[in-house]
Amino acid sequence: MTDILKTIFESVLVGNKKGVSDGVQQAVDAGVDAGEILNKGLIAAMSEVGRRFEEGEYFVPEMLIAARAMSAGMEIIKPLLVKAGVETIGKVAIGTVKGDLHDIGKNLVGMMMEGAGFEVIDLGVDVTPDRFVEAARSGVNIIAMSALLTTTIPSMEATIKAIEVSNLRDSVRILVGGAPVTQAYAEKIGADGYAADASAAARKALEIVGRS
Ligand code: B12
Repeated sequence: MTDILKTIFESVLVGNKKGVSDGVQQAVDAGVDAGEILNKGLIAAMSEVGRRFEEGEYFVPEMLIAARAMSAGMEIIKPLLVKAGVETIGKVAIGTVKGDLHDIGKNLVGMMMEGAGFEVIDLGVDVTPDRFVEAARSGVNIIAMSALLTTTIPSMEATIKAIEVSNLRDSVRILVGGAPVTQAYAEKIGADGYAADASAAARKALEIVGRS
């Protein structure tokens, strides 16, 4: 790994936002390929962050600042990636379900998925089943739903039904998560996957698109 990619990698690990954006800008100015900055710098670092989180070396705050630092770098290279036609590994539409305004976990999951190489469309909070259906129709590979309230998790089942009724169930995979959600609940409502945290969510998404 070149020195500049190493600097980017290490700046993401410690959540140094300025270090990441300066490093990415320097790499771009030096003519390093945007895909290489993405894969060897940003994505490689987020995968290491995920590993440290799973080993208990990192906790949510460390993961959050690393993800924010990674996003700062993404902002710089996104237009270049689009221009170069670098393909993302899949598209994810993520949102917090209807009636629910909690978005910290959802944002973290979205950032880790972005860090894993997905294009992430953030539908926001209080997302109705119809809005998820619309996203499914737009051609995303994965619909990811987050819920933090026991009173709002039924909206996940309602959304899956709405996707089925719209004949789109075969074209998208559905991931669910959030503190009150369990693997058993995910299976009961017919979701394709569940993960307990953002790192596992990104891994699950990779598994779903056959890239794990
Ligand atoms: C912060 C917070 C708020 C903030 C939200 C700010 C925001 N922008 O998100 C505010 C103050 C607005 C809020 C409001 C309310 N809250 Co609140 N809130 C919390 C709190 C303290 C932390 C949630 C959080 O951010 N956790 C940190 C993140 C990183 O974890 P996470 O969300 O679980 O996400 C992780 C995983 O679950 C998973 N994940 C999450 N989403 C997804 C999606 C997918 C697809 C996958 C695979 C994985 C995944 O990965 C994430 C990252 O690792 C919790 C308590 C708690 N300990 O959970 C209560 C809590 C969720 N709130 C609660 C309640 C009751 C409310 C209110 C109803 C309070 C009120 N009476 O007004 C309102 C509801 C508002 C609404 N309509 O949504 C209860 C819910 C009880 C229940 N079982 O239903 C809790 C559990 C507190 C409690 N013990 O009573 N809340």
